[in-house]
Amino acid sequence: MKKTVLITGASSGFGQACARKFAAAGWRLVLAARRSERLEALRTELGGESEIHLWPLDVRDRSAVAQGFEALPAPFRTVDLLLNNAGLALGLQPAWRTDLDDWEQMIDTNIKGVTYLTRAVLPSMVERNSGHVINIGSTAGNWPYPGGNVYGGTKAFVQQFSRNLRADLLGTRVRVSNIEPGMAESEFSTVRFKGDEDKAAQVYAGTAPLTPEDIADIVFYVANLPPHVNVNTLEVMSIDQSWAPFAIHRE
Ligand code: NDP
Ligand code: 8X3
Repeated sequence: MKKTVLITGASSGFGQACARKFAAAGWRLVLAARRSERLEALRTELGGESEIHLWPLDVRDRSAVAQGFEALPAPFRTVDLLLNNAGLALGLQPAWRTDLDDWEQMIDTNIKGVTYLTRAVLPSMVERNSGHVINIGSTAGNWPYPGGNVYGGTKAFVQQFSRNLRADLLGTRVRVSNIEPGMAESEFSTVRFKGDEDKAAQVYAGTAPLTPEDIADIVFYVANLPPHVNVNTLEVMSIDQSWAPFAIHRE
């Protein structure tokens, strides 16, 4: 039987690549993001209109998430896979110079948005005793770096939220996974640097970063494992990325 995936942040990067991947495999799609014109273009590209439902959505809007989910047409409301992918980093300033609005937007999107979607979709999964929540965390949730302050904090939340969901769901057939990519080239850095394309390009210069298609392959693999197999966390980096030694300040 045809399965349904609900993808947040489907207008760009990982979400868009996942939409292409799951559509090619014959899944029914619910595509959510704020930029509806991008979603329209993706639907046109993918064809099969009756199998794609667009959901113009700001995941920070709690009532829009709850009401919008309940209003989904019947076949699209039976979600087999919720991909909590919408998210962003804003700025790379040290904590004492950051813009508090940036921090708030990251918290509202990366933390609250994930909880709103999960809370909306989970009851029907538990009722059907079937389903999968895949969250897009980050290496930033595991490893600190200068300027990662709140962004890394939001992804650490996603990691522990994913684990605690598993604890709550033990005894059901509902799976939860947290995928934790490192540096990947998408619009992520353009958003982080507020439209500064040159600065964004420098992040990836001279490297072979992960691509959105790499992440889509991984998400697809994790989603299509046998139903008794639950990938808890999967951290992935480009071969050109590794860890730094501990930083030491010397007088
Ligand atoms: P992109 O900037 O290319 O895509 C981000 C997506 O999130 C867009 O579709 C955007 O849609 C959506 N989004 C942002 N805010 C909202 C909102 N308030 N409501 C609904 N949708 C929203 O970046 P990526 O594809 O790289 O990022 C996807 C996820 O992967 C994020 O959670 C990010 O933190 C994470 N990640 C990225 C890494 C990277 O290096 N690229 C590495 C590790 C994790 P729209 O603007 O249309 O609403
Ligand atoms: C994105 C990866 O290193 O920019 O989550 O935080 S990083």
